[in-house]
Amino acid sequence: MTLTTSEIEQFHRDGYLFPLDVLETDEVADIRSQVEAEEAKHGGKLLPGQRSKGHLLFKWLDNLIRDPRVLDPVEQLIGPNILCWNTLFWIKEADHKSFVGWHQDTKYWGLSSDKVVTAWVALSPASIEAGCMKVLPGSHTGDVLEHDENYNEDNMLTRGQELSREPTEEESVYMPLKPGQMSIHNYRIAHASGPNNAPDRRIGVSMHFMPPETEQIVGSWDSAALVRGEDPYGHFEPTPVPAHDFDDAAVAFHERASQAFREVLYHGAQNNTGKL
Ligand SMILES: O=C(O)CCC(=O)C(=O)O
Repeated sequence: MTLTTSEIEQFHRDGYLFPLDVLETDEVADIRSQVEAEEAKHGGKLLPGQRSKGHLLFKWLDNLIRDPRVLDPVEQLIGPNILCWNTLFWIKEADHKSFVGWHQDTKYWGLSSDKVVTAWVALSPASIEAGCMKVLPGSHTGDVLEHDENYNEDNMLTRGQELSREPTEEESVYMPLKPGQMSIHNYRIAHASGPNNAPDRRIGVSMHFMPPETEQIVGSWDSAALVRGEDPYGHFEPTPVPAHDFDDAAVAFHERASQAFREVLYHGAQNNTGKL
């Protein structure tokens, strides 16, 4: 897949791009059934610790962070050397009030680069009704905005953070996706999502890609997977490639890597809500 010059310009100007077709229908169905089989082992929900760095646990997700259908457009946006810092599951139950407050990830991830991007793949319908993501175009180029940390239980973010001034409906752009489609946004952009008012679950997985010059400036140790090109800097410890689901070495690494991720995300927080 090749992005056009105007798509690349639009991404740099507005901070987001969608929809990109990534997975075939049968691939999405297979991945969804693997996710739901794992959830079934834990009473219908992934364990909180499985939400992040899941590419170290699930082979299909390790494959996805290396898939050319994902990386080709990412390379056109951030360059040929690509690290995958993290992956995150975003699952909203059918007809459920969980939402994601307006926020900018740059405030919480401890990463030094302005070029970090999130690629978000829909594993079930992510319509407006189902609570797809919405963005404030252009907000990735401005200052980091003021956030309130409300610890609202229904807000899926660690501290229930929300921008002190919420963008209006008129200012926002919704990014609906069909199963198998992907959006990409710059992690500085203000974004949010509403509750799932649809009859199906809204299942998404996000992948966070960055150029290797990026540094972790909050945590003392961090890791990333080199998924394309070279890493001449070595700021992040390379993650192992799992040979299969729950590969022992990768599971042991996941324990440490997801703990380091949590420490960064909860750094300075009033309390640890256990959402990750
Ligand atoms: O899945 C959502 O609704 C929000 C995801 C999000 O905040 C992100 O990918 O940065």
